[in-house]
Amino acid sequence: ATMETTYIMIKPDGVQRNLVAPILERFLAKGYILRGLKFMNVSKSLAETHYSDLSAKPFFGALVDYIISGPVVAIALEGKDVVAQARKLIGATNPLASAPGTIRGDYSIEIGRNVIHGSDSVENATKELALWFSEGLVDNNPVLRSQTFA
Ligand code: DAT
Ligand code: MG
Repeated sequence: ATMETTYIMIKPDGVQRNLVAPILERFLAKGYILRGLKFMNVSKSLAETHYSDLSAKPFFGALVDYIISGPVVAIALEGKDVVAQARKLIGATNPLASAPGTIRGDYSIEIGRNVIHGSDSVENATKELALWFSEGLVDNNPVLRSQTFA
């Protein structure tokens, strides 16, 4: 497995329900390296671009309204195979199908309020990081990292 960076986002319901700290704790305790972190409101055009692959779906309008309903926490995480591994920690899209122990399995019930986003492929992670962190990522302690993972 190669070192990758993924885009994670705590959605507005996760923020409002005070789940920012417990969710971030899971990824950082696992050992992923924080490369970006910001608390922000989302414009409609940013939400529409992020979910552009879903623009033909009947739930697209409701999905965009949900993402712009309150601030989100945008997160960039680096680690070995982190794109796929973070999706495992997050759990299935529909919380009714998410295993207990996953973030969605533990913290949500409704597909339309599933608390968190994670990139689904390395290609989409690259696109999403460019969209949400156009200013670039933070160069986080490469000396410690190489000592830890060499
Ligand atoms: P994921 O977020 O697991 O990558 P996705 O990319 O297929 O899932 O869809 C993006 C979001 O859209 C998802 O987190 C919740 C919402 N969504 C997906 N399918 C839905 C559906 N059938 N009804 C309502 N919302 C849906
Ligand atoms: Mg997706």
